[in-house]
Amino acid sequence: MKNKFPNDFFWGTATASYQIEGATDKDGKSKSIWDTFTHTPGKVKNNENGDTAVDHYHRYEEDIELMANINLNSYRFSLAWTRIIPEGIGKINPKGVDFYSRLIDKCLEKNIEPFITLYHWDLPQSLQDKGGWANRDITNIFSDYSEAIVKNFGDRCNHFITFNEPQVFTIHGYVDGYMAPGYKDLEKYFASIHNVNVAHGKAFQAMKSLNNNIKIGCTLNMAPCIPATKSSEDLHATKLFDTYWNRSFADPMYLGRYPELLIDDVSKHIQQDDMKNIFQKNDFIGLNHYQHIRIKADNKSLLKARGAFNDELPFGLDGKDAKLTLMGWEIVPDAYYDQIMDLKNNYGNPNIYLTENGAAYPDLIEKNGEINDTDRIDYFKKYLSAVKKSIDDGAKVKSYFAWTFMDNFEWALGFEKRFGIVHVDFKTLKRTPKKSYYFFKKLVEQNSIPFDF
Ligand code: GCO
Repeated sequence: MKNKFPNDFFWGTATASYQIEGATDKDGKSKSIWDTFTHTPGKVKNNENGDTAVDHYHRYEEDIELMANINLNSYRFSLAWTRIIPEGIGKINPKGVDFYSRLIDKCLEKNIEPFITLYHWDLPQSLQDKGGWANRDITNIFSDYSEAIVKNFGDRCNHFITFNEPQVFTIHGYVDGYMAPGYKDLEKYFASIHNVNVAHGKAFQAMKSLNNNIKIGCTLNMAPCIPATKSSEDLHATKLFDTYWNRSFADPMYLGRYPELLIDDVSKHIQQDDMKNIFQKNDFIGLNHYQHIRIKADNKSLLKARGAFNDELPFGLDGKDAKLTLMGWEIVPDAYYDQIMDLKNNYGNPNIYLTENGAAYPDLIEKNGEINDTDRIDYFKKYLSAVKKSIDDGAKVKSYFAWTFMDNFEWALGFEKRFGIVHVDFKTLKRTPKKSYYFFKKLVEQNSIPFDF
């Protein structure tokens, strides 16, 4: 039928270890840079942290049951490196492996395909102490870690994502200091870009040599960049920011070269065979997308360009219907379509896994206990329509993972922003499905967007 998604489409939700697991010092887990960052006063809103998060470590069975009850056929989650190899290098921690084994087995028991992210920002602190992503040694260390993952889970899992949003953790971790490890250092930033690219390429080869059947790609957060004003400064800033945000990983990994505006900054880090190693036959590209970004020139920012705040836009947002989510992000479904088509047209028509998309809203609980998150449902209808259109226009989209399954720890913003289709009471940790959870049930059941929901 015309409105149907492909038969073998993966419907799921995405999460990240530090945002949901809690149990940060249990069963041999070591400290990650996010444990350090959140325990440094002033870094996170209200000085909140993920020590307990939403206790997925102990409640994963209940959580997977909730996914199974609406027939989701896949689940994207990340592994905490600090549970599996606590020192970052060397000895494997059997209890950490056991946790993820049980989680994977629970998924499989419920016919849920696990999609594993190897790195969603929680670097072992011991590796940060050696320079983190700015130290080239990490390229081999990450590759060793990736081998341990495939040795332990490659028999049961088919899809592996090396990195989640490398530009986010390098820009916010090394340029503006907004996220862990909190540096403001351009030299470290440029070194990190190249090291992450090389780490991806080495890990890809190491993992494939252990198991050639698994599918591997990287997840990038991509967003069309548009100038905040028509000034030549903002136009130039937009080109710069587009390079840093959208192309610094996509181009080397998926086209085999650095974008022109970046080449001078990274060239001193490039060693023999690096470009060949980075450019692998990736099985897919993972796309996280939330919004388009309006860019402003800013001489005070290290990159000379940054996202504009909405109140800085001289003419306001386009049109009187412009709407924002609780993050202040503009709702522009056309930008999602454009982004997917950009990958199709400019990156060799790859398999595309949509690995994150979603919206934060206040989600008030009504007297009868219901959470009628109709704004979020409306957002999903619009964004899913953009996805469907891109498929009709030839993009090879294979999955849609909503961000996120349940409310959780939103990094430097603490617990303030709720993105889940399941509500979590952060005191009691009780899970309550929102209306959007039932929207997803119907979506999966009919394999098409339930516009009448
Ligand atoms: C990211 C991460 C998620 C976030 C989500 C909402 O995209 O930043 O992958 O961990 O929580 O995107 O900001």
